Amino acid sequence: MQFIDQARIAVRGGRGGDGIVAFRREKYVPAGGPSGGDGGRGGDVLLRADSNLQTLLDFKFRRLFAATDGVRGGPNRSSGASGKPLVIKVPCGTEVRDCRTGILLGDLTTPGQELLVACGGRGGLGNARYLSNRNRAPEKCTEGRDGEAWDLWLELKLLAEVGIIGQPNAGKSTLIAVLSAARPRIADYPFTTLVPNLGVVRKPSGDGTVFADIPGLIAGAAQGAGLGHEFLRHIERTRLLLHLVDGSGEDVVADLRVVEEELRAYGHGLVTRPRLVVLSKAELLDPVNLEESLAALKGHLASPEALPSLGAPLAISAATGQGLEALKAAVWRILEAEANGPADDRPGERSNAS
Ligand SMILES: Nc1nc2c(ncn2[C@@H]2O[C@H](COP(=O)(O)OP(=O)(O)OP(=O)(O)O)[C@@H](O)[C@H]2O)c(=O)[nH]1
Ligand SMILES: [Mg+2]
Repeated sequence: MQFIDQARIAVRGGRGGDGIVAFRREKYVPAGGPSGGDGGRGGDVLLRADSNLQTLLDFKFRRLFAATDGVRGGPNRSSGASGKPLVIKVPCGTEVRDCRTGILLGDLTTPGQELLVACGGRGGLGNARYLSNRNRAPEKCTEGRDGEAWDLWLELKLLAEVGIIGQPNAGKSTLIAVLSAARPRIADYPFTTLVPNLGVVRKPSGDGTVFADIPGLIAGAAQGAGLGHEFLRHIERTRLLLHLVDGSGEDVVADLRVVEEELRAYGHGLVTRPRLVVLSKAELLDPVNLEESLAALKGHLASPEALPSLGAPLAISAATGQGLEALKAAVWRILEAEANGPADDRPGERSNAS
C-alpha cells in the first residue's frame, strides 16, 4: 500500500440560505403582514478520526470538501432547512494545521474524535423578523452568509508504541517480521525499507502492541540525509525505542553513536525517550566476539556522552530466534512501568546503563 502521510485540503462550510420577503395572503385577512422565513444555516465541515484508515491516501485524489448550503426561507414564516454537516474521515494520529499560519488546530488521536474545521454560514433573516409597530409591512430581508473556508495541512503521525530504529541493514524489518504478522521487504542491502512498516505484536495476555519499523538512519539524517529523517516524526509518539545495532558490523560502538547523534540532532524528545539497545544478528558471532561486542556497547552506554538507555544491551537473532523472548519480556516490562508512571517528563530519573 502506498504510504501518504501529508496532505493539503480545502474545506468550506455551506453558505447560509437567504431570508425572503413574503406577505400573508388569506381570505378575510386583509393586510396579513410579513411572513418571509429565515434561511437555513450552512452545513459544518468536521474531521473525524477513524481506526479503519491507515493513510492520507484518499486526499491525493480529492482535495476540496464543501458542506451543503442552507435552504432559502419559505413563505408562512417557514425556515429553510439547514445544510448537512460534512464529516471527513481521517486516520487516527492525524494532526491538523492551518496552512497559512501553521497553527495547530487539533490532533485526532482517538477513534471517533471530531474536530470542527469550517463552520457553516448563518442563514439570512426573512422579513417577518423586521415587523415592528412603525413598519407593519417590512420589505427587508438579509442574505445568508458564506461558510468559513480554510486550507488545511494534514499530517499523519503513526501511533506506534514501540519504534525500531537503527542504521540501514541492521535487521529492523526482519525483527518486525518475526515478531508480528507484518511482511515488509527484507534484503541484503541498505535502504530496503522506504516507508514505515507497522506490525502488531501480541502480549502473553493477547493484547496487541503496535511496533513501527522505519527506514534506516544514517549520519545527517536529522538534516535530511537518507530516507529515515522524514519518518523520525513517526517515532516521536512512541513510548519506547528499540535501537538495533548490526552485530556483524565492524565497529558496533561507532554504529550505535551515529544513530545516537541523529536522535540528538533531531530532538523532539527522542533523546530522553526510553530506549533499549539491541545487538542483532547475534548468531553470526562466536561467543567470545558476542561478549566483547556487548561489553563494548555497555561501556559506551555507561559513558556520559551516550544517550540514556534502559538496562544492559540485549543480543538477539531474528534468524534463530535467540533472545527474542527476553526482548519481548523486557519491552512489556518497560511499557508497563511507563504506564504506571510515565518517566517521560523526568529524564533525570532514567539512569544510564552500568
Ligand atoms: N544472519 C542474520 N541475518 C539477518 C538477521 N536479521 C536480519 N538479517 C539480514 O540482514 C539483512 C538486512 O535486513 P533488513 O531487515 O532488511 O534490515 P533493515 O534494518 O530493515 O534495513 P533497511 O530497511 O535498509 O534500513 C537481510 O539480508 C537480512 O536477512 C539475523 O538475525 N541473522
Ligand atoms: Mg527495513
